[in-house]
Amino acid sequence: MTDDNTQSDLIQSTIRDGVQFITLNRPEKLNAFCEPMHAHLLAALRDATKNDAVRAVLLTGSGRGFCAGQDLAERMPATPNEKVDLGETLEKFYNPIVREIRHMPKPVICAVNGIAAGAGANLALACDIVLAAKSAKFIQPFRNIGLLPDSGGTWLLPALIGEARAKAISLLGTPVAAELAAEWGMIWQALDDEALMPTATELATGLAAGSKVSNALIKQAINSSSSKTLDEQLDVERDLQRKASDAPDYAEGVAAFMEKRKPNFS
Ligand code: LHQ
Repeated sequence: MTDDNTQSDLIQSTIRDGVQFITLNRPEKLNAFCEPMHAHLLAALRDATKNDAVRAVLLTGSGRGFCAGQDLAERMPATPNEKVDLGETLEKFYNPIVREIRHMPKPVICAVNGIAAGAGANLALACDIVLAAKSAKFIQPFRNIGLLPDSGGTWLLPALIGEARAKAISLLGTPVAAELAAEWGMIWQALDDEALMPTATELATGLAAGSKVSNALIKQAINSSSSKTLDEQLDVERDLQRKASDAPDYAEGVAAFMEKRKPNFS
């Protein structure tokens, strides 16, 4: 998937106005991950990272769900005694996707159009700005099948909503409706269903037209903060601001402000 506009059955990918739109497309199974989806999604994300024409990514799902996580039919032990190594599954299929989203030097926006469950919920939460339709819900259903949250869930949830809520929704499997998720700070905004894609598209297009230096460095700095003390983070900001002021966007941004015009970022 290296062309501007590429499409597989399961993952659709299109570039428009500097935004790579990536859609999980297995609606009859609420976009639950079957094996080829991982490779196609990872390829689309890696293309987005590498392609200079892409300045922001917008991830969503087709149909009434965003993503129901792993397709459980594919990872079912054939007999009660058969052992399935889910650690290997995570390392091979899920962790590279979360890492790519997290480390890509471009903002990744997620438009959660419906239910987001299991790895599907945590994939959404790994994105930089998460918008959700008011009808959407976030569920950590792992406890129903004897597992623990994965795909970054045990790191992302406490960071976003605190330990008390993270533990309760993981241990109880309680669904969190989009509006409550926004109230808790798990996501950025809950929107009327029909407003989701227009708002997400406008937001992504606006980011794509912004300074790619700012986008990359803001993401890098905020990502790094959780493993740093304030003193260490002050050093990170100094180093990254030095890098920012060395790039042409700074001069252009200040000139545009002084001349009362819109900046024309490189
Ligand atoms: C599904 C699924 C699904 C297959 C809906 N699989 N078919 C990583 C590494 C390795 C292994 C394990 O895990 C992980 C990470 C994970 O993601 S584990 C968590 C996996 N996900 C779940 O446990 C969620 C299972 N799904 C549900 O609980 C419900 O489907 C939810 C609450 C998401 C939605 O409920 P409803 O709105 O009532 O829809 P539904 O249950 O009727 O689903 C619609 C169809 O989608 C249905 O198929 P069918 O052929 O009967 O119409 C479901 O079987 C299918 N589907 N999730 N994960």
